[in-house]
Amino acid sequence: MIKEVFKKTSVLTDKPFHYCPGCTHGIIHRLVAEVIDELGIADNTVGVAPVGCAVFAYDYFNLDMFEAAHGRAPAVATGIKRSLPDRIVFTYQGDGDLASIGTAEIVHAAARSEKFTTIFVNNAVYGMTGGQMAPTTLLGQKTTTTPQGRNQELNGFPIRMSELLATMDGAVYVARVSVHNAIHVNKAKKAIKEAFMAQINGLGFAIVEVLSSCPTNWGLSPNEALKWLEENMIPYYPLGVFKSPAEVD
Ligand SMILES: Cc1ncc(C[n+]2csc(CCOP(=O)(O)OP(=O)(O)O)c2C)c(N)n1
Ligand code: SF4
Repeated sequence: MIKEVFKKTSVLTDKPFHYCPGCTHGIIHRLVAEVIDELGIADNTVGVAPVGCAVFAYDYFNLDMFEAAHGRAPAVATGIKRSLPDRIVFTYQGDGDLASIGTAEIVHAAARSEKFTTIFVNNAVYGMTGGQMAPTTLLGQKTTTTPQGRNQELNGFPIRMSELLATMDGAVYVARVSVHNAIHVNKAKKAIKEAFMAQINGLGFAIVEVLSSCPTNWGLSPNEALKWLEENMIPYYPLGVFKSPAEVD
């Protein structure tokens, strides 16, 4: 008899991802979908897609989905959750979307302790529009708008969003994870589950920052990109849980 060792979750549609080979957006989609499946909340969940490479997330998640303008996903999620409080609501946002144009939206959603969950994909560049510098681009990192490498005098310092949001009283769960190898993919799934559990338990704002690769705009092969992520991003963006419900009253 054939033993089933892997089954695609029904929370993802059959539409093939458009992501570049080796892009870890696909892994992160799968983790979010598996968590929603395992928590048994698929019929009750609404997702909000960003602009950026994940703009077509509404085609991939077998859920009720909204599309928000650049950076506005937290504002849209706030409206959905407040008008339909029994729904589980999440945003899926890149670093250009969340940490640049949408900085105000995410900071104030955390301040208000809105009861939704954010999946924040940090790949250190604007992927979709051709690899421009993002707020998360590392010092010295070459991008199309920092061809000599990011320079703090000209371009400022990279923003550590998880550390920033963890200072806010309204944030109940804040974690940074990575998906550069299988062990970390499993840890990332656990953190995503915790973030959804915070919402299921009626607590406030929860966010998981996921370090992700962009082999295309980093100019690396998929394997080189995972190695670059591990060696360069993790030292600046340390992994861990910055805030959890146990620390919140
Ligand atoms: C208001 C607004 N400003 C700018 C753009 C152009 N734009 C579309 S996607 C994008 C970059 C998104 O990058 P990121 O959020 O990091 O996601 P990634 O593509 O890397 O996954 C930009 C600047 C836009 N669509 N809307
Ligand atoms: S451009 Fe980068 S982030 Fe976008 S799909 Fe390709 S590898 Fe992924």
